[in-house]
Order: sequence, then C-alpha cells, then structure tokens
Amino acid sequence: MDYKDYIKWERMPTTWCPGCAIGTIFKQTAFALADLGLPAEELTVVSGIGCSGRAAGYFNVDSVHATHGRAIPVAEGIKRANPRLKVIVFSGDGDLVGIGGNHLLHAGRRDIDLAVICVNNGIYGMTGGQMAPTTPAGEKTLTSPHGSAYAPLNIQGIITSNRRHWFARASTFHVAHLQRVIREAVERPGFAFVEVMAFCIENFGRRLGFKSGHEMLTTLKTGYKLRPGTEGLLGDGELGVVKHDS
Ligand SMILES: Cc1ncc(C[n+]2csc(CCOP(=O)(O)OP(=O)(O)O)c2C)c(N)n1
Ligand SMILES: [Mg+2]
Repeated sequence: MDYKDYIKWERMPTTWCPGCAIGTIFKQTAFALADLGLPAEELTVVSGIGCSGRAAGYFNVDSVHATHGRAIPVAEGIKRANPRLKVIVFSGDGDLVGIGGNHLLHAGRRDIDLAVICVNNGIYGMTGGQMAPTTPAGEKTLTSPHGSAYAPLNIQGIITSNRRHWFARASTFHVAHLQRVIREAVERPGFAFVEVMAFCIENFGRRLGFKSGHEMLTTLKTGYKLRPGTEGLLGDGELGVVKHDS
C-alpha cells in the first residue's frame, strides 16, 4: 500500500489553516500505516470534535467523527464488536484529556487495544484558542490574557500510573520519530498513547507574537530533544517512549 491510498484526495484541501501542524501528523500517520501495509478494510479511525478531529473525515478508511470527548469510548465499542480491526483514535488535547479525560483514565487502566494519537497544541484551537488543561503555565491564550495560572495536566503521569503502559511523546518537527512511534502504537496490542507536541499558529501563535507557522515550528526544534531508550519517565523537553509490558 502507498500512503496515498489512506487519504481521501477528493476531500483535499483540508479545512486546516495554512501553517497548521495537524497536516504533518495526518501525513505521518498515513506513512506509518503504509509502512505497516495494513489493508484499509482492517482499519478504523475515530476522532472527537475539534480541528484535529476533522482528520477522521480525511482518512480513506471507515471512520467515525464522534461527539466531543467521546472518541475513546466509541473506539472501544468498535474494537469490542470487531476485535480484528486496528482502531486508531486521532483527536485533540482538549477532546482527549479535557472533556474526554475520564474515558482516557479508564481505557488506559483497562489497557484497551487502541492507538491514540493526541494532537497537543495546548489550546482549544477550533473554538478560538481558549486555555486547555494542556496550556503551559504562564502562556497567554484567549481566556488567559495574563498567562495561565495553572500547571498543565501531566499526561505522561496519567498513562504511566497504569502498571502496563505505553506512552510516547513526539513533535511535529521531529517527523522520523513521530512516524516511528505512530507505527509502534498501532502495532502494540493494548493501549498506546502518542502525545504529539504541535502548534496552532492562527489561534495561539499569533497571540504570542509568532509571525508564521514555520517560526512557531522552530520552537519545537529548540525546545525538544530525543531521548534514546525507554528507561524512566521523560523529562520536560524530552521526546521518546516510556513502556512497561508485564
Ligand atoms: C459538548 C461540547 N462542548 C463544547 C464544544 C465546543 N468545542 C468544539 S471543538 C472544542 C475544543 C477542541 O479542542 P481540541 O480537542 O484541543 O482540538 P483542536 O481544535 O485544538 O485541534 C470545543 C470546546 C462542543 N462541540 N461540544
Ligand atoms: Mg487543541
């Protein structure tokens, strides 16, 4: 299979803004699926609501655009009804760890066989750039004009609090790593969560003074480094994989 087979070309161009990070994650997911050679009829993609959630409509496989926050339980239902399917959840930080946070806790705890790709742009992008549970402390958003007063949710901590776990952090600058961890997440039997550090130029970056998506992308280049191996938790600014399989 070619990566092009996983994309609904008749729906291009996407609704994503020029310079948006989501397209990179979407394309790297298609590359990873092609690399695995998975037939489209053995795949399902589920998204929630948000800019990232629009991805469900662009993959050339069966997909569900679920209600806000409910991508994980819908995906679990599909997986239980047809365990032979590879079920991928592709959605935003607000959707998966904000409104959908409770589902994340329990699907992770029960190690449900899903690959979850979380576009972490640190805000509610689609609705204008409101502060999310992932907004870095001190960061200015539409609803925190003086900077967020709160520490962001520790997604890695939540996932790795389960005895059996698989967590990866990736970024839209480090695309080879991004593609590799998406591939591993899809292959892993059990709950695999990929946090992709992404950016939103129009509803977040402009407010912070960035002139372009490219300028914002360079902050990922300087702000994150790849950590080899899977021992111990990832520090702030580290990309890599943390797993425990027994
Ligand atoms: C029940 C419900 N509450 C609120 C909304 C409004 N809403 C639509 S998208 C969204 C946030 C999406 O944020 P995120 O998941 O981070 O996706 P992004 O747009 O940043 O990719 C919200 C709050 C909604 N559609 N449904
Ligand atoms: Mg978001």
